[in-house]
Amino acid sequence: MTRPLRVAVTGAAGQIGYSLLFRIASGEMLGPNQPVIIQGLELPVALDALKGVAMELDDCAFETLHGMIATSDPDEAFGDADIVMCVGSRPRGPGMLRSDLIQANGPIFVGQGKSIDANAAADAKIIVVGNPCNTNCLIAAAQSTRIPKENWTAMTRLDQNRAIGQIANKAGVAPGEVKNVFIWGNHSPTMVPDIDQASIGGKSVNNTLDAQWLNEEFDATVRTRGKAIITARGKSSAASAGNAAIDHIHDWFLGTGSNDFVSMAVPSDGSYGVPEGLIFSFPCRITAPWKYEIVQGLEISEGNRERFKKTSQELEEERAAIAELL
Ligand code: NAX
Repeated sequence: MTRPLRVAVTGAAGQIGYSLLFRIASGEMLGPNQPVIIQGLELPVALDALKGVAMELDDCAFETLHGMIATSDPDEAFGDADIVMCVGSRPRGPGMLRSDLIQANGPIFVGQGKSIDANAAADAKIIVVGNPCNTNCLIAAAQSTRIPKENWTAMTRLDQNRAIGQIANKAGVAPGEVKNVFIWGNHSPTMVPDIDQASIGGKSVNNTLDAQWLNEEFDATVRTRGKAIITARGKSSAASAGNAAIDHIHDWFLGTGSNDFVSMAVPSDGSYGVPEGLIFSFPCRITAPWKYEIVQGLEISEGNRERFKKTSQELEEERAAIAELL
């Protein structure tokens, strides 16, 4: 029988966790033949809620779920984990700036990074979802001496999926017809959605859709979608974020299907002039299960060059703000 993979999820009783856990357990993330053991981490105050979620998971009787741990001890949650999904983080409070949020989350990701490095499998794959996800990932990865740096990633897949959704709606096609849309940079409003390689039913998006719509409405909608959802729903994106986290891990393990590449925020190796070490969203090609490479040689359009620099600078500023934690 295939060995069950251990999937640690932090913030497991939160909004995103509540949609994520059931889809991990049902086999949607790692495939229908891959058993999983879920190891949920929560703050002590939310541990009872997580135990309730564990009861519901039992009640689903998923064939692929071979166990569930609910704990507030990071060392237990990350123990032998093959996959670590860092969803929990401190939310932005009223009047809090992005820089305050970075400072507030720093110590959490120092502690979790150390615990992951000490307890998870030596080749564990990590995705950070909790915001500010790129820099939280940078902090956690910096604590690690054992797990390879390239295994530490952050999530920009929701931004990519949002971009695909907008293009599919505008073109009146199913999202599966839209290929090779991706995101550069930070998961923040400075991100750069790139459609220069993208196609709809095999035809270039740039030659199919109205240029003004692409440059203005499309771009702004993707970059500010999170805020629009909060305004409409009164709560931040949850099921779509959980879905994107599933997609990120699924494609890293099982490949990107008919897409050539996919957005992942990964440690920069200096590609495209991005300062080394920043956790930067690049188009990534999955070359084998759990192996990716940054797609090389794409041209950054003139219109995107300034913005590319800006998102890179923002990440450098975030890195400078938490330099003492690295
Ligand atoms: P919730 O507040 O519903 O849930 C977060 C959970 O994390 C809570 O249950 C809390 O008890 C737990 N938690 C907090 N600190 C913890 C710690 N140190 N250890 C373990 N658990 C801890 O938030 P939710 O809506 O689930 O969002 C989670 C995170 O995802 C937030 O930081 C949010 O900003 C971020 N997002 C990231 C997105 C992305 O695309 N990268 C999009 C969606 C979302 O906004």
